[in-house]
Amino acid sequence: MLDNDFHPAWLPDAALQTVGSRRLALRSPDDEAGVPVGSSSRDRQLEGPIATEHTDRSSSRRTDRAVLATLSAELDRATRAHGGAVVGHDDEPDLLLALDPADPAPAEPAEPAGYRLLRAAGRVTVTADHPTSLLHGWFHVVRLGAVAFDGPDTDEHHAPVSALRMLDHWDNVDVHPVMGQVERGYAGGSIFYDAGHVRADLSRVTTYARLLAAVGIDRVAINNVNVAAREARLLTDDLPEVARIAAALRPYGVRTHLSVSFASPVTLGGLPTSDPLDPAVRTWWRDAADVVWRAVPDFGGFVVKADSEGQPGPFAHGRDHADGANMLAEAVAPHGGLVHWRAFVYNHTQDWRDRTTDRARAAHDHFAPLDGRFAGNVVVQVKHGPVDFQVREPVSPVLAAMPRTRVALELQVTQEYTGQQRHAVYLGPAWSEILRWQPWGDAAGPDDAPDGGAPVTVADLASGRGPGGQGGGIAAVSNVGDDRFWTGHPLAQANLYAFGRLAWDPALDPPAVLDEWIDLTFPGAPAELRAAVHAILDESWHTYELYTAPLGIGFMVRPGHHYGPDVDGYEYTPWGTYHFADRDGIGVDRTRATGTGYTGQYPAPWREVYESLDSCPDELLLFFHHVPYTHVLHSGKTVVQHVYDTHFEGVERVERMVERWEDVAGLVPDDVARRVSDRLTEQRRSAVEWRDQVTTYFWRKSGIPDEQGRTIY
Ligand code: GCW
Repeated sequence: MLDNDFHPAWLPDAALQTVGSRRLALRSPDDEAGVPVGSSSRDRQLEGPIATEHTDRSSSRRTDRAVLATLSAELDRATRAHGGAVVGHDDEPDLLLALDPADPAPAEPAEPAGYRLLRAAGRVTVTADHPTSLLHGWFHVVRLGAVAFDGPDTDEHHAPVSALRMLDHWDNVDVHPVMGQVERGYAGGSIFYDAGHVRADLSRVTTYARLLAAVGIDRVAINNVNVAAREARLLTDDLPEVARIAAALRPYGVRTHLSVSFASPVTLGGLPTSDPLDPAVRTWWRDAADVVWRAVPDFGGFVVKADSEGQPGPFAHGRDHADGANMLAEAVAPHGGLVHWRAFVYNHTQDWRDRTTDRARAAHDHFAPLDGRFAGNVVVQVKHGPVDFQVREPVSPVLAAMPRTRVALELQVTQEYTGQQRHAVYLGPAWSEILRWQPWGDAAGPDDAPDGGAPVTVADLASGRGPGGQGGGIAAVSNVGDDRFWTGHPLAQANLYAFGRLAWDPALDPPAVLDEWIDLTFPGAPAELRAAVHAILDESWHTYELYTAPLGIGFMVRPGHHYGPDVDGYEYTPWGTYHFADRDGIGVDRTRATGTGYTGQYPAPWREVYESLDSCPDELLLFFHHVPYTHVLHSGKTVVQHVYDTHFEGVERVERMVERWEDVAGLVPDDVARRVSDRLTEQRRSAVEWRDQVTTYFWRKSGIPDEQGRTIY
């Protein structure tokens, strides 16, 4: 059952106090002059001129109408709660939201681009040429609060750095026997599905869309990339149900995408093959896409995990991933659709005895040679690291290797490998580091000298400002479920919030983003609460790194569910995730000189920086090199002493987190206080377990005692 009494996350009514107590107006070109747009106008807008004038472009108009109605309802709701009023746009409102469409309107609507915020003598006008952008502008004013009105006169334009900002849900329709309703979900069941069906009541999906609109996310893929038989049918038999979900997301300008199975022509269509070059297969997909867009005219596109962890793909037909992706691209192109094609392709049935195969190499080996062959509406979606969302990995070299391809960065908001929403881990700083990373160091691209222009970042590549200019945007796996707090751990809401804000503007400062989240979630938060939340979260990613797997090594987790320590858990498995610890040393030699050659997938300077023990950063040492336990780090410590010190320090930091929360728990609602306390208690228990297992493992392997003589078992 869906609990309707859920936490408001960052939009409690109190967060709208500043705007809601003022005089607000909404103006769209279709209004009769001077008529206030309020609750009474809602129906008029739904039935009115926008609907009839542009029936030929009904898909975008449908979204536009729905979003304008939403804005109108937002204004009503805020003013009703806080004593303001919705007034006519000629009645000197404190805030005017004005839709000002480009003239003439483009045949194909562009991505919602942004809004202008003008403040003159305490009056604010937000203008946009797209209703969704105007909605984003509204939430911008909500976020600013009093500053929106009290600040000095200004004229600003705000636009997202990446046009594509998307959340992927790994939700199953059926409860999967191992993975449950939501694969890698740590927040209860799905908000979309309940035991085999789309939920009858999707009101919470609309509330979710509202939260997303407030951080600028406007696309959601609604089902797991591992597409099982039941979920595959969303593409066909269940389209009316998909249309219901789309209708629940649409009012807040969020478009629906579906994960599809590459084998659908066979499993759903009864064809003998899914070969992407087979004309009957191409026709099947074109027809399927036509039906999807008839059911959901503003549908976004398909997400595909192919030839990966058992999912079907083009390899079975002797075709490559460009053949596969382009076939789908052709099917969705007439509708302006996108294909998000994941680069997470590797051999998951590796022999652990085989030292030549390196999982980290796989995505680049498969995809870099295909650069230039993908259609313009294919987005190759690349996990941020070469392995799998570990707490510390180098940035994937694929992102810089495909200048003639639209690449998207894929992040994981759900905390599969970062504490599963039982540990408080604020990922804003990790994502910020990734987004700011410069694949060519101080140079602007592959052929530029270091002083040849502004250094290009990962954010630039994702937004199309890098070499080639083909941005695919930013996507992330959502951490939301039907849990009362949306994200299991109430503090994990900050990750969802930060993802949206950083996808909009990768230059934002993660602690400042956290301040926004605190202001909106706990309006009027006293200074101690703010300070405590910062003390708990600002460094929490690094804290988690300290007490878990050291120095860029990964996968010391329990196999299967991936929670808690198991140093050798994956060492003799087929998954390709090894650390190679023996009595003398640890780490994976990925150098060109003596290892797997993975360092060669990076452009200069990184191919040299990572290749050399002298220049490889400590935090990635064991990702790139196999070294003795006595190897001395740049920090001056030996590897083994670093392991001991970091693990003891990590637990001490968690103890301080627990204490900080106890000091301020009384300042938040009881339910939030209790849930956070429970989770922190578990985090402390788990951190101790990590510390004790990891330190004991290394002591037993190396025989080298801790210089400080602390208890190791
Ligand atoms: O991290 C791994 C997860 C799988 C997931 C896969 C992927 C959806 O353990 O559960 O499958 O990544 O990203 O496809």
